[in-house]
Amino acid sequence: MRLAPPRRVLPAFTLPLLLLLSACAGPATAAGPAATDRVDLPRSYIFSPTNVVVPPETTITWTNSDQFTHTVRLLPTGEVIGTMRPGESLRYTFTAPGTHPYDCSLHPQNMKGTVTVK
Ligand SMILES: [Cu+2]
Repeated sequence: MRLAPPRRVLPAFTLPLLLLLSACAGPATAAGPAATDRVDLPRSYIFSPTNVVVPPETTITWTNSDQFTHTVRLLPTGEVIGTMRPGESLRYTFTAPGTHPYDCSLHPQNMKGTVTVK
């Protein structure tokens, strides 16, 4: 004789909880660039947000909140627009529409970002 499998009854709070979790996860999983002209360098070795989108002629400000020195190097030209010691900031104005990749020339494996102008 086979036993009937146990019925699986979800508690009443499960669905609202799932909805709440998915709502919280929504912004974090959105892959699109952030609409901001401020890029922070928190600890450690990242540009945050990694990808930003701005209108033409926007001046981006990077602020080094990390405890190490970093740079912003435009790609693919390799032009280093500046070096930031801890606590320092850098500004650069983007004019040409498109996606402009950049990295930190001191830590290119870890630190990459893009500025999209449109
Ligand atoms: Cu760096």
